[in-house]
Amino acid sequence: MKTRITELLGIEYPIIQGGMAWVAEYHLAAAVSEAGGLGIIGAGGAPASFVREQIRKTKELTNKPFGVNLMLMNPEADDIAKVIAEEGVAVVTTGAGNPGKYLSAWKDAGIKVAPVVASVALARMMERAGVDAVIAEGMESGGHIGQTTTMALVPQVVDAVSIPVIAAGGIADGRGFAAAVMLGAEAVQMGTRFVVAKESIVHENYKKKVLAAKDIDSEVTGMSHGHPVRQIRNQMTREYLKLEKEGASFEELEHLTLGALRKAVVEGDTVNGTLMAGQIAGMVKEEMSCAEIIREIMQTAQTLLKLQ
Ligand code: TUI
Repeated sequence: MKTRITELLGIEYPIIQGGMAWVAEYHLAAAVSEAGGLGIIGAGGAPASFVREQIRKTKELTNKPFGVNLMLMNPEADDIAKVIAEEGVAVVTTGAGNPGKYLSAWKDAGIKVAPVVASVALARMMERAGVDAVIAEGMESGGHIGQTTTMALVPQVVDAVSIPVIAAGGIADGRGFAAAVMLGAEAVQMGTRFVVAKESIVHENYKKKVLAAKDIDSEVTGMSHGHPVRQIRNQMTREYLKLEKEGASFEELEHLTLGALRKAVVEGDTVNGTLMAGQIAGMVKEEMSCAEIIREIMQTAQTLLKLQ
């Protein structure tokens, strides 16, 4: 299937793997790219040296295009932006902020840029600043989210900009892919489905929680201090939401989540860890390889889209 995104990125299928902190490391990124999608290394809160190492390891596993996600709240964001330009990856995606100050360096290095936007206003601003595409991510997503749903956000962003739009949030199968195309998207980005991919290094305990999750099993913490994060309900979210309701300070709440994503992904601590996952977790029931996931989605989507 050809779209402006497959042409822009030189990939076979318009399926992009979310740049999830801790989760999206080089094994997963290489597997998705090898399967014909776009694998992404998630810089998350990691230091710049780690990101450089991850890029080099990915290059050892695949000759196909892959990307890096720069999480803009990372204290080393400036250095990571430089590493991305120096290492010359195919594409950079960004999250949790406005990447404006890095765009000229990336464009000079010939890197395609696709920021995540959670609003029409930021999509417009990014188009004017010269990005190649935008990822319109709805609040069904796991992790740090905006306020608008994918169903409402994607068509409004598509109407507002001329550059291609990638839909994210609540998409995990061929039906979601086809729906995103109907809304005007030219690719999808998926996170939760790839958390439980065979090639994902996420701890087995975390994967089991995603596979067992029902539709209503996620909670959004941090709404009160402007950093909403969607994750699967557990002891940590119950405690967090109780403290948040009681008016706890940002620092107090931050203390509770310090290192909690690492705890979940690396140690498999499903009690105190942060089990980031989207609302679509209730539909993800099987651990499959990246190639199987992409093949299944494209087969279903093509059947559905031909019926239109
Ligand atoms: O970035 C994400 N999702 C993430 S980042 C992350 S790392 C983390 N770890 C622990 C606690 C908190 C975060 C986990 N998940 N998605 C992309 C995304 N970007 N969603 C929403 C946005 C966004 C929101 C507002 C992008 C831009 C924006 O505008 C800000 C501005 O300055 O205009």
